[in-house]
Amino acid sequence: MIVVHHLENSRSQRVLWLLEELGLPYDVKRYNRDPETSLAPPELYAIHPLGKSPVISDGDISVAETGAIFEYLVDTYGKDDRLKPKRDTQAGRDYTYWLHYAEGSAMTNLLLKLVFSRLPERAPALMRPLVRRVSASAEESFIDPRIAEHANWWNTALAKTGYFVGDELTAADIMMSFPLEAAATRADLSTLPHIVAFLERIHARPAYQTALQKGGPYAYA
Ligand SMILES: N[C@@H](CCC(=O)N[C@@H](CS)C(=O)NCC(=O)O)C(=O)O
Repeated sequence: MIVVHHLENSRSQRVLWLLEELGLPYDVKRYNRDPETSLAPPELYAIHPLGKSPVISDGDISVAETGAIFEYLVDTYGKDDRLKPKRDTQAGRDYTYWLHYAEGSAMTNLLLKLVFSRLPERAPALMRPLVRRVSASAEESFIDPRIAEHANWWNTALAKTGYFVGDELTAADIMMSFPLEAAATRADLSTLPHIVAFLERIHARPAYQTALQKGGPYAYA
């Protein structure tokens, strides 16, 4: 049985959604975030040296890092090329690109945004006004323009079919769902109609909704 080491309210939600789309049975081992710091609990260090989620185990096999987990699950259990295009095609290369881009590039700017936006509240009271100015300047001059640039790229990529690759859902869309959902909470995406439509489309999928019930409340931290 596949076990997902799932941190509440986190990007490991995507693994549950992928498993639902693949129709595979699995168990969820839930971990709660520290209410003060939002960090993962120390128990996750017993699962992997970096103490992050997601990690899955499948019998004796253990896989960490969402993209690697996706490749393992789709390659091992995706019957009839479900959720992935054939490898040696342009669609196959696009699929690999989006699968890796989601964590490798898209999340970097969103993580910077999260860190800088939380800096002022964590600074000592006397330094807070200064830290607030430095954070705002970093966000305005560097982070927000990068997020806008990437969001425009997602919108353009989705314009043709509504999916990142081909004309039906692939695991690359599930990987990309987290940056899009996180960006929607940290930036105004309302002028990018293909992103808005993509989010509505995925939220309506029964597998997405079942995964949400199993994973618990989700606010794209
Ligand atoms: N690129 C990694 C990121 C892993 C990661 O940062 N996971 C977050 C969940 S959103 C985590 O465990 N955060 C808790 C912490 O840093 O203590 C992946 O996609 O697996």
